Amino acid sequence: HEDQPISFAIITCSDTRSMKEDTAGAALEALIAEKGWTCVDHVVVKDERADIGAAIVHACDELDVDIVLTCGGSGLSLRDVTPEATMDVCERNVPGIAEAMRAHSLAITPFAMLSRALCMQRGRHLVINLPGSEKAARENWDGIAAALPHAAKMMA
Ligand code: MTE
Ligand code: CU1
Repeated sequence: HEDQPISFAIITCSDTRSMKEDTAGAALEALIAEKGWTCVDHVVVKDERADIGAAIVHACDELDVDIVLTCGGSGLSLRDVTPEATMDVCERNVPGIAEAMRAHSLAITPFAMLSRALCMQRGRHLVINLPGSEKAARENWDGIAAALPHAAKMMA
């Protein structure tokens, strides 16, 4: 049975957003709580590859969360480096999760194809790149949330 609690950390990647302005991160916190899961940390970091990588490493290795959600920085702007930061610190690609996000999202907007989001494992932790707008973050979450308990169970 799959009702074990899952722990999350949210890392919003944005040059311009403060914690208070991070409605996408706040929405993700609420969606996690709605499922009965826990969010143990929520931070905002600049769109800097090294900073994002360090925040992912901290969430995995120090906080020991099951799943790290990044939010933003996965588009085509040259400042968007979240997928690269994810690649820097993770070993294994889990392409199906990113495929599911884009398949679900393409039914809503053609802009979904502009997402470079990755989903990768760092050891027994899963890192998922979500888009940065609140609407887009919610829609992408809707496309993958159902599979997360089984993912966490397999990594345990
Ligand atoms: N997915 C959904 N479901 N809804 C959206 O509105 N926006 C897209 C895409 N995915 C969107 C979406 C857009 S416009 C971009 S640029 C990419 O996500 C990357 O977003 P990011 O740069 O905020 O990470
Ligand atoms: Cu966009």
